[in-house]
Amino acid sequence: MADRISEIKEAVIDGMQKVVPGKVQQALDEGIGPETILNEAMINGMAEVGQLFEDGEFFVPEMLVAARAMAAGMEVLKPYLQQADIKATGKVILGTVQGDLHDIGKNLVGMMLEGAAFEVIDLGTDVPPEKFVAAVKESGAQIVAMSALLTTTMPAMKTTIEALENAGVRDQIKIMVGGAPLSDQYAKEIHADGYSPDANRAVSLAKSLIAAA
Ligand code: B12
Repeated sequence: MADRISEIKEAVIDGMQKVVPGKVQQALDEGIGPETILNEAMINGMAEVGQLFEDGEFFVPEMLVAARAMAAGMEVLKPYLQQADIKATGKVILGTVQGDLHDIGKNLVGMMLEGAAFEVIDLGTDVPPEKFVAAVKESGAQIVAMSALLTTTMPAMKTTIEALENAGVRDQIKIMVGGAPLSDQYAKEIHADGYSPDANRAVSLAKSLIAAA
């Protein structure tokens, strides 16, 4: 099993978009759990890509092909991660904040929320505050979930929360935030209602926010 996991991890790091899905399927067929594949092969692989970038060994194109390879693998994993055994739980507006193009973590959060029977309205990446505001007004969603992966785009979460306040819709919704550079403390500072460090806990957070609404 360790061999298969490290094969997938290396294929993600090397950006082998055509190879990763097949290897993920092989691992699943061998009985390796989807969460093990996700966490130990793919997320660990991306963490290593980040380290290589930081060390000056990888550049943006290498990060990008690795991201594509991971996304291709996630397509295979998706049905295994989701268990459609529960009734509709609530509606969530999801997006990566303005100026930020990272979407792997956001997509993973969306996938897990859908798996827990939330309806997810995905606004994509580089989402301006006014687009979040419009979506809240149009959708009747209970939760707004924002992702940011850059220290330079974290403040866009604050700007978005302020825009929701100014539009008079802040009280209608709960706001949850996430992304690698975030923390519980930052979430509190910008008056978000919750923070989660990963996609699994994002689901329990969303459920508890709905319960508290
Ligand atoms: C892949 C990648 C890219 C790809 C993104 C492709 C894509 N489609 O997403 C590309 C090549 C486009 C890219 C570009 C850039 N990147 Co980049 N990138 C990464 C990398 C390697 C992986 C990110 C990733 O997908 N991780 C895997 C996912 C699963 O993890 P995650 O996103 O953290 O998500 C999890 C949690 O955070 C949480 N979560 C995420 N969102 C949310 C939302 C909610 C509501 C909740 C509850 C939870 C939650 O749940 C997720 C699952 O568990 C990181 C390194 C790293 N270690 O993070 C750098 C990294 C984020 N990038 C970095 C940089 C600097 C850049 C660029 C500025 C580079 C440049 N010079 O151009 C540009 C910026 C482009 C832009 N405007 O956004 C830096 C940021 C440094 C900083 N402190 O700000 C990092 C940390 C690399 C580094 N070590 O220096 N990047």
